[in-house]
Amino acid sequence: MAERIANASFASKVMSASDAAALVPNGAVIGFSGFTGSGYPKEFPPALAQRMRVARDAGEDFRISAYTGASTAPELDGALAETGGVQLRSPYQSDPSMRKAINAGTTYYSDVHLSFMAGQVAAGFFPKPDFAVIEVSAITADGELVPSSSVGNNRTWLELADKVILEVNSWQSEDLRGMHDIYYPIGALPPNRVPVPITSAGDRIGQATLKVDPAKVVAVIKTSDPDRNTPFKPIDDDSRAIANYLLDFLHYQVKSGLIPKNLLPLQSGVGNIPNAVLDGLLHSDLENLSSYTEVIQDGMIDLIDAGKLTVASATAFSLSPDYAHKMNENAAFYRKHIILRPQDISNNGEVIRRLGVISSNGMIEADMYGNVNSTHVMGTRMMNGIGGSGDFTRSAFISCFVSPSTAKGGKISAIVPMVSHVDHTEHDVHVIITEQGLADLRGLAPRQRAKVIIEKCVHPDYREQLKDYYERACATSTFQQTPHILSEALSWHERFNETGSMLQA
Ligand code: 0RQ
Repeated sequence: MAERIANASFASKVMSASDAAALVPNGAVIGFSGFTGSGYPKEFPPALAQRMRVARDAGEDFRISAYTGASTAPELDGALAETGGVQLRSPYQSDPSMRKAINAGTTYYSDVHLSFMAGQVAAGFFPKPDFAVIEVSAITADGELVPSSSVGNNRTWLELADKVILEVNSWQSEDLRGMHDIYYPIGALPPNRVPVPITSAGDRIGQATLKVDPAKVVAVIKTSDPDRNTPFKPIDDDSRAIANYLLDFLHYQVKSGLIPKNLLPLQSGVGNIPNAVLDGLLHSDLENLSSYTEVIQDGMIDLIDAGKLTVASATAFSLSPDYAHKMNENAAFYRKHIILRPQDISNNGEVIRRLGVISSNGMIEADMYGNVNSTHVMGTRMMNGIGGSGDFTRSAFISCFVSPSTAKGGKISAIVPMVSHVDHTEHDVHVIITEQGLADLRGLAPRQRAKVIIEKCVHPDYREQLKDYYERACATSTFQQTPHILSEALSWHERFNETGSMLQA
């Protein structure tokens, strides 16, 4: 794959992953590429994990801090977490071993909105990365980098790190070249910021390649390993029901003249429900759709193939193996419809607000007033992280949250008196949808919201229980803006911890 490294100076730095890992000292802060299982370095992290393991087995301390774009894969988050040597992890993860290390308290996890991470590291809120370890699909003759299947925070890590290690991955399609839009310069600090000049989801405002100072490149590793892609589960009844409520709601917004016939740019999280929504769009009469979102999923590829989705802006792919294969075969076609941007641009609040994005994200739980917990199970156990949900929710024209009304076989209600952790406040949450129904909370005050949420979203097994709590809170609370019985507000969570179910006996 000589042609993938078209620059002689970079080619002269090719070495093995373990030789590259040997360059990293104890205490290093590393900015990795990688976003939702795509575009992460595949060979270097396991080699580094091996180095850490050997050092730690010999009684030496060897810890590193790891920044990424978002979640990665077992080869990165899993391998590093299993050494027990990750000091700090940020911003988003979803790996079982990393989650375990975070919840055991051996790894600090700073859970930052994805669009903010690069700027906060540049500003010095976090330690600056010593190393950037970045997967690319090619290095051009003039030493620029063709990104691979995610952009994430790569341009910022490349700019801020003292040393750079590149993985050139020949599994990635060469035709990805031209799909990316890398906006330079990297975000200036206040008071020198300027508007991000995107006024339509399909605008290109940057260049196709990433820049790197060749003097900083200390190693180049050749790989041909595939991204970690997980197949989607077949769409289940609850997801289908939730998707139908959302699509009916969108049709009604069109009919009432609030939004155009081709909707507004859509953002959707990943998973079974968003997949069902995309499938619903595919089978609807809607056309000329656009998407300003975080990741490109299978359903968007189907919509592009059907000619219904004109353009999709994101920062990464999150494709099943079949669709990743399709992308690799047809990237020259898809790059006419897909733009991959740095995550501070794909998730940029200023742009999201200007475009009027309609957002839709999953949640762990919501409370009867519309506060949403996306991250913590029973208030203390980290699940994944806030990801881009806050970037989109706060700035969306219409923000939606979707979830089955219960979890763990009905033992947990997704609608509770008070959320055990707040990621999205009642001020930001416009619509909540479960398989039971849709609560349109726009313009409502807390007590009005509670009535709609209890009526539309709560599972019948929990409806009377929540209604009873709400009525007693209204009857006994001195202040009536947001009535609660504080001694009871988290009793459903306590009951689950004690008995294994939130249901009252
Ligand atoms: O547990 O994995 O043990 O089966 O959480 O739940 O219902 O499969 O839903 O995959 O959409 O995940 C909030 C975690 C939902 C996700 C969250 C348990 C449930 C199951 C997964 P198991 P589901 P999802 C931009 C947006 C934050 C990031 C984000 C998330 C597991 O959506 O990480 O929004 N969001 N990014 O059993 C205890 C509850 C529970 C619960 C669910 N109330 N209590 N466990 N679970 N509800 C992203 C992009 O644009 C890419």
